[in-house]
Amino acid sequence: MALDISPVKGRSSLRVVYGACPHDCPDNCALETHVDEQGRAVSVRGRADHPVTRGWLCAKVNRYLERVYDPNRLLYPLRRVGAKGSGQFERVSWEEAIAEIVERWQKISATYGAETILPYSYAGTLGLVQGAVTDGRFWNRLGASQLERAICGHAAEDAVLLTIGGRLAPAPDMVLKSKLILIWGSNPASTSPHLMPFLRQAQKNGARVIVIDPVRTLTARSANQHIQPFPGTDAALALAMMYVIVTEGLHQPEWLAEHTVGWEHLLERIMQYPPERAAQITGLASETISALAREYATTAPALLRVTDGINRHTNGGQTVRTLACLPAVVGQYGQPGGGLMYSTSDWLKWDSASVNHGTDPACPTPTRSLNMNRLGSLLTGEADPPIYSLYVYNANPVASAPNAGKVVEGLLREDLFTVVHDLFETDTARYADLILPATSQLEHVDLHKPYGHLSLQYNMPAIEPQGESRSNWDVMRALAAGLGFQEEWLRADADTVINEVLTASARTQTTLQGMTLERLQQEGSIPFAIPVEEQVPFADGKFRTPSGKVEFYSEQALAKGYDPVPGWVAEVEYTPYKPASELQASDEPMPLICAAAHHFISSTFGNQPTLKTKEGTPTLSINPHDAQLRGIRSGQLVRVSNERGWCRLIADVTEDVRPGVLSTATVWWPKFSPDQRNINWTTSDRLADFNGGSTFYTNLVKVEAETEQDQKGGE
Ligand SMILES: Nc1nc2c(c(=O)[nH]1)N[C@H]1C(S)=C(S)[C@@H](COP(=O)(O)OP(=O)(O)OC[C@H]3O[C@@H](n4cnc5c(=O)[nH]c(N)nc54)[C@H](O)[C@@H]3O)O[C@H]1N2
Ligand SMILES: Nc1nc2c(c(=O)[nH]1)N[C@H]1C(S)=C(S)[C@@H](COP(=O)(O)OP(=O)(O)OC[C@H]3O[C@@H](n4cnc5c(=O)[nH]c(N)nc54)[C@H](O)[C@@H]3O)O[C@H]1N2
Ligand code: SF4
Ligand SMILES: [Mo]
Repeated sequence: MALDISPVKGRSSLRVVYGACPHDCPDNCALETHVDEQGRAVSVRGRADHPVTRGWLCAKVNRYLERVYDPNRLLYPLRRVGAKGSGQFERVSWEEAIAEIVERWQKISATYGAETILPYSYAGTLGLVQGAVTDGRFWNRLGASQLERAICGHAAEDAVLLTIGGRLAPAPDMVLKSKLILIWGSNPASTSPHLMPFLRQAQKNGARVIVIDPVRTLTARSANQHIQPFPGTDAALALAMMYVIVTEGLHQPEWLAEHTVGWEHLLERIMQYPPERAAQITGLASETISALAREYATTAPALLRVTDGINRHTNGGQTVRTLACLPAVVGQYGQPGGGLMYSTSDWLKWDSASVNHGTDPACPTPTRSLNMNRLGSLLTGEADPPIYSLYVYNANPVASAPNAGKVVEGLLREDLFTVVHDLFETDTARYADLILPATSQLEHVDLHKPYGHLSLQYNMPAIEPQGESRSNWDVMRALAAGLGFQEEWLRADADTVINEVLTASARTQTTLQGMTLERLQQEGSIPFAIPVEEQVPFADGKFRTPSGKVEFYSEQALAKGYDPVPGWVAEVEYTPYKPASELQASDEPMPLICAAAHHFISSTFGNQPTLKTKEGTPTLSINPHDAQLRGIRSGQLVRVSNERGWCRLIADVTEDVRPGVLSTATVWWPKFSPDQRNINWTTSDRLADFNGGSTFYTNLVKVEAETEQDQKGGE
């Protein structure tokens, strides 16, 4: 592997190596790592010449070297010697570890079928090789159960595709053209920080930013206006906005006639939501709704930013679908600085056959597909035939999966053979039979396609793997060899894989024009080949739906068994909005939102001492009204619980949430809490209305102050 050896100005002994941030974040920053003569990385920075990174990294990845050189990194394969979950392991060699997995899987496949082996992975890295290729090739060849990777934005993706046919957000700098930006159920100050300077600049240019979020987030604090609907009621709010827009004649009939199908169906829905009705559902004043509608309809360009946070409800699919209709009602799709900013994922689509080789004759016919949100249930009886082996990588389900108590119950099964590949001994790794050490992003090759901007990032390894750690793909190759799989596409190294996927994808993707592996290795980051005038999504008026139009009525939705017309339905676990004066019972359950923490990415970084300290303690935000009813003071230990489970948090009595609504930032590592659990002991593994999506934020809990005795005794 040739490393970039351009010297750092003024310090000729340092090499600069170009890379990419691997984490689940739309910004996909372009990195440069400085490496000294001993081969040690001395700093990781954001590239100054990248149009979105612009020379800085977030609070998390700024401290990447603490992660890379963390003394607690796993450096060798480990085999369990104590009881499951006891955390007792002994060091073994890679040869022994691979041989053991091969032997166990051969036996399991012969006895029960390979479909009783389940790979479980998600967001550890979003790289093409260490993510998508690792997720596909080997498992397809083995004939393992397929994993439905639905924990994050599955419902929203489906909603956007059904409505406009493509995830084609504009690049972040497009907000500079906007006059109004609605940030709806999204918290970029924490989850997509490189959007913020563009938003600030837009505000300086006179644009208004309105945040619609039940929680007063960091993003909401810097907005021109913050609107706090009751959780899970946004579709009613959007429909009422449309009601005001239509009844006041502020919609765009010509645009609608030319570019949409099913307007009459949507109109019928809209007319059911006068603002007075939506006010009762959302807890907002009807005047607030009307004013928002008028401002949105009369300010152009108006951009609507929606991300995946808002989709994690049982009605998340229909919510996002309803929101995606708003820009059409006011004719804002196709306008520079207008439309919908969801994700840029579909500007470039990898050729899937070259990524996963699933249709190769060597691969058995795919068997079943299991939804990752149901992991606990699947492991404890739902899967038939049962799962006899679980291979976890790029994921930490004991911390991050819903209904995590059930996941632990499943992992304790004596007849389950669990392998966990990670950089650290996570809560999940503690339940493994074998733990394998993983490389960090500075130690392996990868290629990254962002979901928040329009360039491709190559990641060149900067340092040698720490200890005996191996990359995901290298472990797949070793397992393939151990099982005697001969296919070239299971032996190829990372660069060969990248070359194959680039070449195959370039046949259909004009975005890749002029993009070669050699150039990527040299330049690190290369903008997509999209002419500037084509960077405004849907400027040509062509939507990627079957009709080529915005589909208010969707035959595809109908075929999937959904309501073909967007609308609001109450959440499955629901307590209707009530004004504070009617909230008088201290045992009344309240909806709890457990969204992204500022210093973690899901559970990643949750073990990094400086970031853990900066994030503070696992906190429950509760309104003074509700706190007083329950005798809760700030700083006090409280217990949140429901029929799924419980956990304890420290109360923060605050107006950041309205009466009747709770919030906590996630995801904390269970093993660092005295109770060995986190908020996911209460979240539900129920699936969303669309596409098997997750429903973390449809979660009713009771809150009680802990007495001193409870604090000592626990449960
Ligand atoms: N710092 C940090 N960055 C991250 C992550 C992280 O954990 N930490 N996670 C990464 C991942 S995996 C993802 S998917 C993205 C997520 O990125 P975002 O979607 O921005 O993040 P979330 O915090 O999940 O949700 C955004 C907001 O939705 C609000 N929300 C929840 N329910 C409702 C509702 O019913 N109505 C309305 N209007 N708002 C609602 C929450 O209060 C929250 O503030 O961020 C990525 N980036
Ligand atoms: N309560 C609550 N729970 C949530 C959410 C929430 O908002 N609230 N958000 C949900 C969302 S949006 C998501 S996307 C999921 C994410 O859930 P997961 O995908 O499970 O994400 P993490 O918990 O961050 O775990 C990722 C693990 O991958 C490891 N890793 C990193 N790089 C590599 C690598 O190269 N190789 C290997 N083998 N491992 C690696 C990291 O060390 C880390 O332990 O969490 C969900 N969980
Ligand atoms: S987590 Fe996001 S903001 Fe932070 S370095 Fe990675 S891509 Fe950039
Ligand atoms: Mo996510």
